[in-house]
Amino acid sequence: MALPRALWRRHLPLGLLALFAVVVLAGCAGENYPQSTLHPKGDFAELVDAVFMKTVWWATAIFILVEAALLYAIFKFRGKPDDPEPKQVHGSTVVEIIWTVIPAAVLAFVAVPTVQTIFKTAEIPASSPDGQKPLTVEVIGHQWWWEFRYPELGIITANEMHVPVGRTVDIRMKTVDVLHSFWIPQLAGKRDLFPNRETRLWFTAKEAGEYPGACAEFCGLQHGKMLFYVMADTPADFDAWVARRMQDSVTVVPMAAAIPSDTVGPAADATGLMDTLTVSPMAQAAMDPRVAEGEKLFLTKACAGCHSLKAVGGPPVMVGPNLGGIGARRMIAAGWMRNTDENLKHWLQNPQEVKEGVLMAGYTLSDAEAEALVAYLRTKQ
Ligand code: HEC
Ligand SMILES: [Cu+2]
Repeated sequence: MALPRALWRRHLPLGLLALFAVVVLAGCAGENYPQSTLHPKGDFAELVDAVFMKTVWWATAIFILVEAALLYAIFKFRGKPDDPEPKQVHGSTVVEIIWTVIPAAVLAFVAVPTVQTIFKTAEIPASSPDGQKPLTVEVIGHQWWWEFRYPELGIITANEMHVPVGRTVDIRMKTVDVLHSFWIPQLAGKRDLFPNRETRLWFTAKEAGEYPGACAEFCGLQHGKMLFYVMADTPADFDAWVARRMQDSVTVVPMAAAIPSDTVGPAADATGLMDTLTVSPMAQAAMDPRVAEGEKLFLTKACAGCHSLKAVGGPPVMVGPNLGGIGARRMIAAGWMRNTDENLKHWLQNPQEVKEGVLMAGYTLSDAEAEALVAYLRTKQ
């Protein structure tokens, strides 16, 4: 249906305005954009957000005052066709003093809550809202992934930081290479990481959830793919996660070797054996013959030289991220790809294609080998 030209002309500006409004208002749908400081979910982030909101309201008031004065002046002193030429002035000490003093006063006002918050956030609370001592987590930046260590628990993990809701986390940060910056918009940050100096940060997550974080300081080619997640767990879920990490240190012999191959697979399914047995998903996975193959490959394909599968009691310094619990992680390649079998296989075969320049390289894997490794890593829950 063709609209008459005049109608088009009348409605086009309105249409454009509506489109603009939709685009602008989309920014308010915060739930879909969790990487935002405007929806704080922790005490530290709330303090920072409060400074921001205070400043926004003050700025709004100043905006309204200035615009009102401007509109008043425009209409009150509007020139008429027969007005004489206005008096020409150059410079006025009084006016210059006024427009220097007012902004200086505004800045001084803004500085008060800002400086107060800087001091408040610099001080690490001695105890958590839940009454416990804060939980220490060491954050170590690597090109281009994050290592998390829990000295009180002896746990080392990577790219996914688990914290209990309601307990303050006392973060101590450093880097093994270049500068990085730790930032979880909804919880805390940003704070830079330096090679020879420890920086500190803290926060208490108020709601269970998954909070995305990122490196906020350019640190080389794959800086944009240096992401992570903070998993704020209920205290019970956190304890369960800790218990699973303790299990990583116990070497599990894959059952595949112990089970005759004719009792697994289609034959067993046909006899209904698999239905009557209650087999845990982990045990089921361990029956997959590819798991044993994957374990062998993990040791022979140099993986073990850069990665430990033990979250507790593994070697203290490794080139690659600790893979304890990798099978259950939400993401791989430092928060860059979803941890699906397909993506994991793709990563193992082409790490340089996914993240050019990463330190993971130097071997080739056939499809079957990569699939066996995926099956094996998947058992690491
Ligand atoms: C030379 C050291 C090195 C070797 C050998 C190596 N990796 Fe890696 N690996 C890394 C580094 C470094 C990363 C982090 C890459 C990044 O995300 O920036 C990584 C990341 C990973 C990840 C993703 C972890 C995460 O949480 O994002 C997996 C899984 C992985 N490697 C498995 C393997 C397997 C399986 C092998 C053997 C076939 C292997 N790696 C061999 C260094 C290595
Ligand atoms: Cu970085």
